[in-house]
Amino acid sequence: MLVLVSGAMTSPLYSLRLRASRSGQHLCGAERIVPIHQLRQVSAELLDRALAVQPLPDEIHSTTEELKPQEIHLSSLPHIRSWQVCGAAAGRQLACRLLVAGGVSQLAAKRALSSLVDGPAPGGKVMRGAMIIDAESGERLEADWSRGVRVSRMDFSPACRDDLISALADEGLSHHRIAEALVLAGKVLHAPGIVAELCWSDDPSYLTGYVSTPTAGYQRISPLKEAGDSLGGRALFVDRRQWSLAEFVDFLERKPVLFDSLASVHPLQTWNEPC
Ligand code: PML
Repeated sequence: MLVLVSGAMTSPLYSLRLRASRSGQHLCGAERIVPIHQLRQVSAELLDRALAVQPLPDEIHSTTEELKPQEIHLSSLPHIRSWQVCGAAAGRQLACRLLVAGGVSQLAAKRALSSLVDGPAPGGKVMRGAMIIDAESGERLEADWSRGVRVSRMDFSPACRDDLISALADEGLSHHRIAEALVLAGKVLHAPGIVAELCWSDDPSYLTGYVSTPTAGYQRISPLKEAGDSLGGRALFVDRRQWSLAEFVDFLERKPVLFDSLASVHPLQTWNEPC
């Protein structure tokens, strides 16, 4: 459930977003929502991250924007489960089952999986944002198949971030990608008309992906792709009867959401279907 921040919030909050690229190719992006007294330190942390990528960026764009307190929504994070499977094919089979259990048609799930496997942008490339997919027909709905929808303006409250890091560490999970993917998936689950999300990274060495749905939460699956594969991305499945595309995109790109409490983090489970 989303709750609006009360007027009692003491310090103004800012959305801080940074994107780095080289020769027009996106290299890295990061963002936070922070009070004014943390702006300098967090800007420096994001800049350090952009300067640590290879090749070095030739353009770095940073945006800092005050958020109106009455527009910030508070919410709690989804439940987190982790599944170990015997290989990428089994991972994709499990992803398909979880999507169907969440209300996506088999046709739409399979179409989305194929698009992510083949590269969802024109020319078999990676997109800058996410695909939007009709959960029934599997039709792609985003206006621009290279850009897609860019989910933005979400973060944890400081206490929630600390609680999450410690709860993940208790389950042996420490990679920074988990918290970053979780906060994004958490926001997606509140979008009007959302049915499910499917994601895996385009980092050739990061093989875990996830399926998330409003009822089952964030379900990590490892592996969802083969080592060395540099394709990946996100598919957002929607029920078109409940929303307008403009509302859906506006919520994901512009409405600030701050996660202030944690749900459960379950121990690793093994999925035993034969490969
Ligand atoms: C996780 O391990 O829970 C994160 C999976 C998705 C990572 C997506 C990305 O970093 O691009």
